[in-house]
Parts: sequence; structure tokens; C-alpha cells
Amino acid sequence: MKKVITYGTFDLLHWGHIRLLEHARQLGDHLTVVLSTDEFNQSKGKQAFHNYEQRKYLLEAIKHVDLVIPETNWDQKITDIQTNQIDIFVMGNDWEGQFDFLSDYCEVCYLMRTKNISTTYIKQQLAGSVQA
Ligand code: C2G
Repeated sequence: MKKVITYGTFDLLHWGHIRLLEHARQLGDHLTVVLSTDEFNQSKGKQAFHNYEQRKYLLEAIKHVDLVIPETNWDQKITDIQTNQIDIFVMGNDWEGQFDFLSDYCEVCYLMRTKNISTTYIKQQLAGSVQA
């Protein structure tokens, strides 16, 4: 079984996230999503709209996703890859090159980021629509 892994916050889930998960899953037979905890998000300078349990619940409902586990720090990727016997590490290409060091442990694949959608964009659009 070819196992794939990817990481993220996946807040305000949108089609850019789904395309990433769909294409990641197509690279193998099993997809593990390592989901940033609320505490880790704080260290990333991110305040997710949905908390960890809500974001996990949403991800687990996606047919492309087989397992969701917590991401608590930047340094757990090698352990995650070894513990979960991962064959391919996948991220959107906004991270291009950032995780090449993982190629000592598994294949590293950067997928095209979906244009014209992001969690930040959604928040900005909604904020702009708030009536004064
Ligand atoms: N993504 C995408 N297209 C978009 C938006 C996001 O392909 N329009 C991808 C990102 O490239 C990433 C994944 O969806 O691979 C999750 O994006 P975020 O939730 O923004 O994750 P991020 O904050 O980048 O956290 O250790 C790594 C970090 O946890 C990554």
C-alpha cells in the first residue's frame, strides 16, 4: 500500500483544499492528513475560525482522506513519516523547496496551488461585506 501524507490548517475548508487532498490521494492508496492544532496555529501566527475538532470532523468526512492526526510542531515530519511508513510527502507548491530535506525519508511532491481561493481571501471578502 502506497501511503501519502500532507500537512495543514485547512480552516474554512474550500475547493483549493479539496483539490490538494484529491490529488494527494491519487498519488497512492492511503492519505494521512496531519492537521495543525489550535496551539500550533498560534505559533504559526494563525487564528483558525474553526477549532481543531471542527476542522478534523470536516476532513474526516472527505472521501479522499483516510486518517487525520494532530500537528503540534514544525519538527514532527520525519517521525510522522517513519511511524506511519509514508511513501510520499505532499504539499502545495507555495511550500516549494521548504521540505526537500524529507527526500532522505520519502518522495517529496509539491502540487500546484489552486489559484483565486484561500482562507484569507474568504475572510477578507466576508469582512468587506459586513454592513457598517
Ligand atoms: N492549498 C492549495 N490551494 C489553495 C490553498 C491551499 O493547494 N488555494 C494547499 C496548501 O498549499 C497546503 C494545504 O492546501 O498544502 C493546506 O493549506 P493551509 O491550511 O494554508 O496550510 P498551511 O498553513 O500552509 O500549513 O507544516 C506545514 C503547515 O502545517 C502547512
